[in-house]
Amino acid sequence: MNTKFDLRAIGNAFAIHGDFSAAVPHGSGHINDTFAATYNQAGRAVRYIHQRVNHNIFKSVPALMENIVRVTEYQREKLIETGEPAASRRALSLVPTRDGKWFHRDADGNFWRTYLFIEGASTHDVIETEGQAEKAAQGFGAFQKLVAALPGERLHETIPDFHNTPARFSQLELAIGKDAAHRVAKAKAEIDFCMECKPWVGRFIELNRRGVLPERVTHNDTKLNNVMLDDKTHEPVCVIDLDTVMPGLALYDFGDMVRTATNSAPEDERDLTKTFVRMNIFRALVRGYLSTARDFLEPAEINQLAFAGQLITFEIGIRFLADYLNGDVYFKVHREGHNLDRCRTQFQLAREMQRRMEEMEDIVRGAISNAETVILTA
Ligand code: ADP
Ligand code: GN1
Ligand code: MG
Repeated sequence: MNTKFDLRAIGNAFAIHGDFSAAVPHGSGHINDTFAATYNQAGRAVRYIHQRVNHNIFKSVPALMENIVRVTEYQREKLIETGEPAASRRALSLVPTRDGKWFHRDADGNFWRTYLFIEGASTHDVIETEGQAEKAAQGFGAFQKLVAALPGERLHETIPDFHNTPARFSQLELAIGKDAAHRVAKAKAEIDFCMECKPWVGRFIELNRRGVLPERVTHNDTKLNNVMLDDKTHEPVCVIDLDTVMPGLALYDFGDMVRTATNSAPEDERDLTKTFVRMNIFRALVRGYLSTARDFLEPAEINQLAFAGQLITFEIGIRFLADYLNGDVYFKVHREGHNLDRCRTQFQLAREMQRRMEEMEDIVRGAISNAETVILTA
């Protein structure tokens, strides 16, 4: 096993029956270290997810875990109430440690958690069909609808200002000023593009400040590989990666689906001629999302659905760019210039969405029958 962690010992801290057989790195997330571990349970192989939570990024893992316990317990309760026979496949299920906690701290201070492995379902880095896009958006919409009613106190903000685009812009300006990795000169064209976009980066935060866009409980990381789709039916099975579930704006969630699903190529594609916005996929996303979110979204939110894709694509682009300039300290990178490549695809997409905004707005208008909807000029 090619890992610096002793997964057998880590697994032993959790209340898992059977004998540890093997653990292998799993998935393509940029933040946590995720392993699929197999245990022999009286002759049957059963898999679990062991995951190291990135505590450089998440400053309070106990607070983050408190959020996840509240959200997953609520999901489970609601699923059971509605007669769902496979609740442990439809919501993440945490496995406690042998001493009854939700995470284990190893000797090096790392935080580990364990989930039941959701079998017969997969995540997709690039969506292939309109059907997959529609189902994935339906899944995220249903998740938002469910957690909107989460009882109790406001959830912890696991990363403050996570989707505050102007704050992200300031972080970028700081990175340009510092030039810690001496890369500013290599990213001149991208930096120039950012400065052109500065006038519109604050639109959602401003609309929220004016009381036009409501705060809700949102997922905040709705990239397409954070929803598992059934391998056979393609139905949404489970929304995963709940580290950033916290107060936020529904539009950023929809926008991130648009960013990741409409992209014709992987997020880090180097050949930009392969990166474009697939309008048929956008149409499918709008249809899928509205099928579950239509009855709670306010007209002001619906009015901004098309722009949401452009704004978050730009926001993630500036985060990749800032990380490139800071010397790759946040996102996992697997090659030289990886964050700059990711930034370039994002800016290519954002530009294209800007160019095709009317078409995208027409698609949203076509999908709703609500005559009083008027596109805001924010
Ligand atoms: P990251 O924050 O690093 O993106 P994720 O929680 O999204 O971490 O997990 C990384 C990948 O691991 C996911 O994209 C998914 O493919 C897989 N994964 C995560 N949890 C489960 C689970 N409970 N069952 C099966 N696969 C999972
Ligand atoms: C990270 O964890 P993962 O890989 O699902 C990031 C998101 C970015 C995304 C870009 C906590 O998501 O915000 O949009 O990479 N998560 C965090 O691919 O920063
Ligand atoms: Mg993820």
